[in-house]
Amino acid sequence: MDEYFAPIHTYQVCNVMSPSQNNWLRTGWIPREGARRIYIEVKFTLRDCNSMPGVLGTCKETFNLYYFESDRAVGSTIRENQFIKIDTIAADESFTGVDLGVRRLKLNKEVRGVGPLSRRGFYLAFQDIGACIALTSVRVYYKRCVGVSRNLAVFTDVVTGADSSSLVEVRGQCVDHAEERDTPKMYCSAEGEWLVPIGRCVCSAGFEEHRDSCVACEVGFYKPVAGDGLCGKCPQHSHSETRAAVSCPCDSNYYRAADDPPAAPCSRPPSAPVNPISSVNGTSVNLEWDRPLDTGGRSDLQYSVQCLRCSGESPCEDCASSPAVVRFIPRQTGLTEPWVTVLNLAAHSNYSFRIVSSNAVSHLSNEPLQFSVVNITTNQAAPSEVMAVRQENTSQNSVTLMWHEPDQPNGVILEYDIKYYEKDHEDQTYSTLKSKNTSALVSGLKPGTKYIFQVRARTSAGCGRFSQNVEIQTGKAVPLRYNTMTILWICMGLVSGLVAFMAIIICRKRHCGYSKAFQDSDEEKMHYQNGHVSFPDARFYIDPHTYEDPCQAVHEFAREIEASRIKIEKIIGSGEFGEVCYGRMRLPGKRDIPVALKTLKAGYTEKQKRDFLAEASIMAQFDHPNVIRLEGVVTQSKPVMIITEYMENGSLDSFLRRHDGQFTVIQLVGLLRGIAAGMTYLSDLGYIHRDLAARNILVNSNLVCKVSDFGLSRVLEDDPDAAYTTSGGKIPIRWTAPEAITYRKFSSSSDVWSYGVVMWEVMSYGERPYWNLTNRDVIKSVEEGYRLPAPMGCPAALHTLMLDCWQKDRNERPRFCQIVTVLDKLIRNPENLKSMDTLCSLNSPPLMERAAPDFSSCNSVDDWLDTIKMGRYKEHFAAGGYHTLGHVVSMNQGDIQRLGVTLMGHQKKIMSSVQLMRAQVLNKSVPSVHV
Ligand code: ACK
Repeated sequence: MDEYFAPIHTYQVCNVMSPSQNNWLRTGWIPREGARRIYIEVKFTLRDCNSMPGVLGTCKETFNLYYFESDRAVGSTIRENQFIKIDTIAADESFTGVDLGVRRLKLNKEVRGVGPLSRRGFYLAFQDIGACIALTSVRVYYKRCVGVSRNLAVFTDVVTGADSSSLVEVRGQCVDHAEERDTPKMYCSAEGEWLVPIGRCVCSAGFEEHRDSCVACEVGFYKPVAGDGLCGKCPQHSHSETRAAVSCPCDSNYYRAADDPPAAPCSRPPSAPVNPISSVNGTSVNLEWDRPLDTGGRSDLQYSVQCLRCSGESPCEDCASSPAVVRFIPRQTGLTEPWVTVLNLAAHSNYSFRIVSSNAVSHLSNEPLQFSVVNITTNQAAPSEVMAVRQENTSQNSVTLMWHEPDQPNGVILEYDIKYYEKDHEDQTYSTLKSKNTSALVSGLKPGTKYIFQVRARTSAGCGRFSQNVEIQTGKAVPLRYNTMTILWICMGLVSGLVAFMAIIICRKRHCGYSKAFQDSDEEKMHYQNGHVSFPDARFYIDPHTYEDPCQAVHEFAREIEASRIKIEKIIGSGEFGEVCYGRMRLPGKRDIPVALKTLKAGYTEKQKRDFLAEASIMAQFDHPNVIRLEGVVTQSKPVMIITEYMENGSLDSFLRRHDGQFTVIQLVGLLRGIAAGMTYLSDLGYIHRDLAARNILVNSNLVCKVSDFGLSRVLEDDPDAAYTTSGGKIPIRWTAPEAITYRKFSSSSDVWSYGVVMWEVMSYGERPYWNLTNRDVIKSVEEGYRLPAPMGCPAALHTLMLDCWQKDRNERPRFCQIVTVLDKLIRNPENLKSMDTLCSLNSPPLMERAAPDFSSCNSVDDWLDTIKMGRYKEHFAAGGYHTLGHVVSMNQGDIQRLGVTLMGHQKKIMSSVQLMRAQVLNKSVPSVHV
């Protein structure tokens, strides 16, 4: 019976009484079956020798365990000494006779391992050397690590190593749809345990891990690469139609760029850019636009600009095909910001620009690229630089020069200016010479002297830049024999040289403080005559009243035109002396040109005729692109007429009112720049206008402003804005400087004051200066220091310039040439036009109070809109639910746009008014004056 009282069979021996026992029990042949180390578990019982009297000396309490390896069963042929001893086994438990009484044996269990085994099988043997022993069971086994799956790799069953401390390295195989990351390995210990897992497998693309295996991604999901990640949902605008997708193809009309990761949503080309605007500045244009409404779901939006030049009926052609290279700043393609400046366009030409938007998938789509079109017409511009000036011939006293026409004449070249001076006397003086063609003979030079020559072209739009300096030395003098005639000539030369020198001194004194001797046409005061050299001389305008007979003056300056060459076509207005008409003038060998004709009405007095023609005499002396040009006069037949160039857009004040809010600030500054350039020219000639006002500026079809109205009596009679002063004179009070009103002290500085008022008129689109204040109140408030406030939307820099023009002390006011410089800087750096906060003047701080219209008298939205001359939007505001001013003050520009106010100028006007109102309503921080 075993310990559980189950009957068992045993092998037993108990020859404890007899000495020298050697009893063997051997197993049958046991095949090894791949085991390299075997374990033998022996269960046995052993009787305590002490419990048996009389056995001392012969009784043993151990037995020996042996093995023998063989490739086959050899049975009884093995001799005892061939067995290899595994161990002597003693019992942990032994029993005595008492135990037998309860027939219950105490079993011992001993396990021994042996290895490595190498033969196909083996035998075990037990040697009894005199113990009382019973073998109840012998279990022979080996160990293995049982197959497992770990880290997505399968490790199959493996037999343990040969000895007790060896580990067996086992490589795992990745499960289906998985791939090795690092070779998966584990070690099987001698005890049959898996140890130290190394490396792993990951699910392949299109599969994800689920309970130690890799399962396919469902439809609508994908996994692009092998890895630990799970399947992801297909990105926006893409799909997968089968399981185990590694990518999601794009829906139709959507694309993925080459660089886009599979996880990126599919995208499409952008829509066209919106709200393109252009501002033309001579022969360059700034184009700006807003981002496309649909960017196609991408952020790599880019723009390119196609330039087409269009003329007449022939199809527009690419700008690249024109000889002069059109330049794009910052570049023509690959623009990331929504603007570009295009330079070097031809003057007076039509251009069409396509602003194309694209992104990285545009080329994948069959649809054409989306674009917006901006059409522009360039303005007048001076010609480009004259090239390749060279000497053709040189003698002792003369040099013949030749040069090429400028690349971009920008109009018909009227003449070339040749400027030259002695190289070593650069700072003293220079001379000029004019030539109608591309060569000139410069004579009257000193022998053996180095001269510097420069050439520039002139068109009706003004002068181009001077060419590079060309240095030429005249031939060496042959010694002269001095006779009386020579000495006489030398004396005459010296006298005229002295006269010339004094003229230069006078001329320099009048010159604009900031400039050097060499200036552009506006500042230049050299006297010249076509085709031959002259000495420097200051050139002044000559008052026709200094002539005894002003009619003589008119014929000295202006050309007489035969009435038969004039065709009057329509009346366009009326002047003080008669109708103003539009007509055409035909000159021999030339095409008809449009002209304006000022007529002298029948029944005039001699004085009226004189005054009428005086204007022509004055105008005839002027030659500047920003001063109205006289074509001629008709005095030999009736009606007597003054013929001038025709200005398609009429006078500036009505032109601005017709186009209220339609121009960019840069365009308005362009207009002002032209007027200032014209006034620089006039003031340099010593001409004081006395009635500079927007109504006396004319505008042509290219938006070039020209100063006009040079009559002598007009300030007194002609001008509806002129009023009698206490001193009896008739003066346009709102435009006139205080010293001119009070003391009749007219000067170029008082013209500058008027120019400031013109600036205000321009920036407010033809608003009446000082609104409905009476002339008396205007004089009074100006005297008290009140100055016109910045018009709505007027940049601070411009209002500051106005305030400078309105300095009480006329010496503190800027000169016209300085005004041109300031405006040019603003045009070049338009960001300076963005601020609406008044800056301090550079000259002197404006003492003037800043004032603004007071809206407190406005009772309703309609009242307010009328006040700011935006009454046309009453219905828009009502429809948008803006019924009270309380609603209006909280509006922003977006709200105004949404109401349907599309013109930028109107948006700005309304917005500035809202801001002003807000300031007045909220904190009363803007001082106001009732006007
Ligand atoms: O504002 P307007 O159309 O422009 O009306 C006045 C009108 O004649 C009376 O002076 C127009 N005017 C004057 N001179 C010219 C000109 N040279 N070209 C075109 N219009 C002119 C002015």
